Amino acid sequence: MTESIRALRQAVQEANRIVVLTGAGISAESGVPTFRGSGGLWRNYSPEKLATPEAFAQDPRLVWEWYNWRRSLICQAEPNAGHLALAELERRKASGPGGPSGFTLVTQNVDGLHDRAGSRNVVKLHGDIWQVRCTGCGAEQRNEQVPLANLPPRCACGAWLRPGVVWFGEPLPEAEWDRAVEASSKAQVFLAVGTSAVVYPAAGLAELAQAAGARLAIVNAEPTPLDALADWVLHGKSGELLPRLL
Ligand code: BV8
Ligand code: ZN
Repeated sequence: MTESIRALRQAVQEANRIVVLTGAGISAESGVPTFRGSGGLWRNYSPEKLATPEAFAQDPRLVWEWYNWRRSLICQAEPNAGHLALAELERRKASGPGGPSGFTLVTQNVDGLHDRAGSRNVVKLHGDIWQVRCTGCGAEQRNEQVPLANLPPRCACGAWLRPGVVWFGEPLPEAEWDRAVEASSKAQVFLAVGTSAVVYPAAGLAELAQAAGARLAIVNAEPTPLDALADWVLHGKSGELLPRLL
């Protein structure tokens, strides 16, 4: 492992264009439960069952109870050494030859911990748990109320508000997806960190980057389907491994 950490650190230091794709695993050490790991269930519901428009249409209160619970955990959470290492790497790369596009952080997470860690160039593929959108008039607003006073919360127009996140079966926000594809197609090194790499199209960015010439690194606690493709595979905690790449 130390050999691959040394080799990956060198590749990261030499690269001018890096993309990092993060998933729920990078926030695990901050106390935020992952989706598919051991702590991933909530009242025995799986995320695939709750993070859908159908679940919300059928029982908006239940879906909001899940988000209310996650929001209460996230607001008590602090960014961990893994989030901070990526913010530091972005600062270093942005002042290098690649300039601001030297480092792009693409996240599947909706917890906002990368922003709180100081990352600037964050592409949120699956939205933001602190955003709400009206199912009636479409108004978007930031809502950091913990706990929410009413479940489901209502818009001034009277319709239900929904979490400003992308559910299964829903398209990803176009501008963010385009930014992620653009950066991945130019990356020299692509790191997939803390993701089980089972959710598409996000996980497909790794294959897209590699097909366009990037070398691929996996930093994850358990094996993923991308391991077989990767140039480097580091199994362990991102909070311990990422700082060792600086
Ligand atoms: C789309 C936001 C098309 C909400 C999420 C069959 C039927 C229906 C759909 C599909 C299907 N097959 C494929 C699909 C598409 C579907 C999909 O991929 N499904 C999967 C489950 C098979 N995708 C979609 O539906 C996407 N939309 O395709 O639209 C379309 C196009 C045009 C028009 C209409 C439609 C939308 C996907 C987005 C869904 N929203 N979340 C919310 O957060 O509440 S997905 C959810 O999973 C989270 O965003 C999460 O980020 C994401 C991926 O999970 P991970 O982040 O990887 O987390 P996970 O728990 O799985 O893994 C954590 C890993 O970390 C583990 O491996 C663990 O070992 C590791 N770890 C733990 N601790 C640590 C660690 N690693 C390092 N250090 C540690 N300390
Ligand atoms: Zn409204």
